[in-house]
Amino acid sequence: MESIYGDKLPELSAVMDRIVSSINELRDRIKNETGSDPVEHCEARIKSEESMREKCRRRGLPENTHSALIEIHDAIGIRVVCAFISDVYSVRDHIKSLPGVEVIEEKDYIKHAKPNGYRSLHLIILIDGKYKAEIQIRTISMDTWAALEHHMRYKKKVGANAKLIESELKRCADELASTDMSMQTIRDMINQEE
Ligand code: 0O2
Repeated sequence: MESIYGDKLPELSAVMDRIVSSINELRDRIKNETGSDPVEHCEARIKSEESMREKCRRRGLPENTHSALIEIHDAIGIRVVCAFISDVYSVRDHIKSLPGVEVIEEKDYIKHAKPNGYRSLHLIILIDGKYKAEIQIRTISMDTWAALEHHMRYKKKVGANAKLIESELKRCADELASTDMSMQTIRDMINQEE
């Protein structure tokens, strides 16, 4: 079977690598200026053939290259995990300023958390007028919660305790968010003293 990405996979990979390199350049620059890395880690992937086909079916889209590259926004997915909330916004501003990058959509689930407690900053970008990428930028705490919630997602929907589980997960998300704010305040105090 032909790839859902047609012959575009090498170009997609090159575009993804370019964005990751520019994030690494930002890290180096900020490390040189301040002595600390704004990014804990960064992961990038091209959505697998199987996941892309499954997403097309879920969205009622034909399984073709147009759906994969145009209708669906995360053929390229990049996740940037930062230590502090302010770093999340520095990375966002950097990505917005990159040549050849146009922000199509910005979803700030940090300022406006999802009802289940999910927090993250999402950018959908168009690169060179051609390729879309979804960039998720969040703190370590937000990332930990998202990973654990994703892990438990398929098991938690049913059962007598479903409502309690949802509200406990939300409580954990809110507590982590509160800790993130305290950590930011502590860092700001340390920076003021330097
Ligand atoms: P996948 O590919 O199965 O991971 P869209 O922008 O159209 O892709 P949506 O839902 O409007 O879809 O966008 P949103 O809310 O920005 O979510 C996009 C991605 O963010 C999700 O991918 C997840 O990876 C992540 N995400 C969003 N909400 C949650 C959440 O409550 N918990 C966790 N753990 N992750 C979340 P998809 O859509 O699931 O697609």
